[in-house]
Amino acid sequence: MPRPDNHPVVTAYIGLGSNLADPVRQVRSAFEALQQIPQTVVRQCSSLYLSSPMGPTDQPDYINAVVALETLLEPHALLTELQAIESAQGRTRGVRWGARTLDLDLLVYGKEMIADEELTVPHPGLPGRAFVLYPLQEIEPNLEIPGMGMLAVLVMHCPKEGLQRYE
Ligand code: A4P
Ligand code: MG
Repeated sequence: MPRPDNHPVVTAYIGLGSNLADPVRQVRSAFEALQQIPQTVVRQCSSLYLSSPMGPTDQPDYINAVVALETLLEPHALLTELQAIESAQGRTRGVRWGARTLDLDLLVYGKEMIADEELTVPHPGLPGRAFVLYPLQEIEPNLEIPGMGMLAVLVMHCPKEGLQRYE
């Protein structure tokens, strides 16, 4: 359903991560799948980045990327669409921070701050994660993140260690 206010289109940023079953293919096919979400258009995709794993270290390196969307969906409906894409690409939920075929995190949803049982937005892991901050900066260098401040400042405080552009 369109949002019943005067600014129905919201810009949202999605974090993509994969470290199983051909991660480059997983992330590229997620780019395609994101374009199929109803009432939503993909505005921009970052480069792919190669990153060392956060969490358990006995897992492969990750491919990460960030996508900017414009959407009429409300945030929980968008999350449901993201989870459907994860499932379609073979995601099963196991160890926290463990290996996965595809992880889609709703990083930012317009200026909204949400904290309920299903959804915390902006994503609370944002400030410490180079594999999210640097691709986000590539596509939206002047972004201000609700409750967290300017992206450029977060990037300044987050070393790039273990992160490199893949292509
Ligand atoms: N949920 C709440 N807020 C959100 C949100 N903003 N976006 C809830 C997405 N989901 C959100 O998620 C568990 C529940 O979180 C969902 O049911 C949803 O209602 P999940 O994806 O099943 O669990 P998870 O991903 O295993 O846990 P978590 O804590 O979300 O893991 P992260 O934070 O996604 O980290 N290392 C590198 N280098 N690169 C990575 O991409 N990713 C992870 C996973 C670990 N290490 C990594 C990477
Ligand atoms: Mg997740």
